[in-house]
Amino acid sequence: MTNPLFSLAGRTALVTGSSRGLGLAIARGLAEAGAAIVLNGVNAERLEETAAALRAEGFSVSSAAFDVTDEAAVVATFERFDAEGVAIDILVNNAGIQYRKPIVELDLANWNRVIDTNLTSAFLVSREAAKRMLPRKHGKVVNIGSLMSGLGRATVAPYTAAKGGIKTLTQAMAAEWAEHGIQANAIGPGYMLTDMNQALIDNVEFDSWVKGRTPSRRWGRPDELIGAAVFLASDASNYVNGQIIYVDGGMSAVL
Ligand code: GCO
Ligand code: CA
Repeated sequence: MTNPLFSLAGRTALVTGSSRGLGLAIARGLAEAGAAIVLNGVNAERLEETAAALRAEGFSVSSAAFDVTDEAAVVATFERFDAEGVAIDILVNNAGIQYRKPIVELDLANWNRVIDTNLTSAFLVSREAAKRMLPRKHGKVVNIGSLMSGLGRATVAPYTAAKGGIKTLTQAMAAEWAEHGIQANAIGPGYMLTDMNQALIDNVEFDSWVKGRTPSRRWGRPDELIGAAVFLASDASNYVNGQIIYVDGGMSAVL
């Protein structure tokens, strides 16, 4: 018997960047906890394939293909949700990219692309979601930060700056929305086995560094974020605001 506090039955969750990787793992986890899921990505075809596969497993899943960095597309999507009577109870701002380059070699276009995708998107999507959550007096915003929300590593400055911003944007959301029954929190994944990190995983030196630097002595699996995601998306976290939960095998806790 699972504690009803962790049930997401009757709730609808939008997970951005959920056609694969961490977003898909989190979407699946929220579905397993009872939520109806709205998947998001830019590739409508791949998104629908993923949605169909999850529906085949018995989950309630729809897809909303839009570019989270395109303000007009974000606004139009939420207007469509309004017209269709889709109330987003849980928003997971997961969409993100990585771009590795030393700062002195980094061009402005790539800097902006990472900031737009990893940080500004959370502002745009959360603004539209919160406009609908505020009158309802309830809602959950779960921002996907990173181990790098608080620590730097050479060659990933825009990602690190964006993920640091995710941590403090979460605090700003809590400051404005907590009194209205909306809880905004973040998850800080560590080194996870994802496509984004494939080049690192395949690099013997980097792989051994991650294993040596992480108390758990291993990379994390995307499904290992589900527990924190369900907790922060459920009534079990109704008195938790503005926090970041690191799911990083302990890397951020030790020298
Ligand atoms: C990198 C990695 C990291 C991880 C993760 C750590 O280049 O160091 O991509 O950024 O992906 O974000 O939390
Ligand atoms: Ca509902």
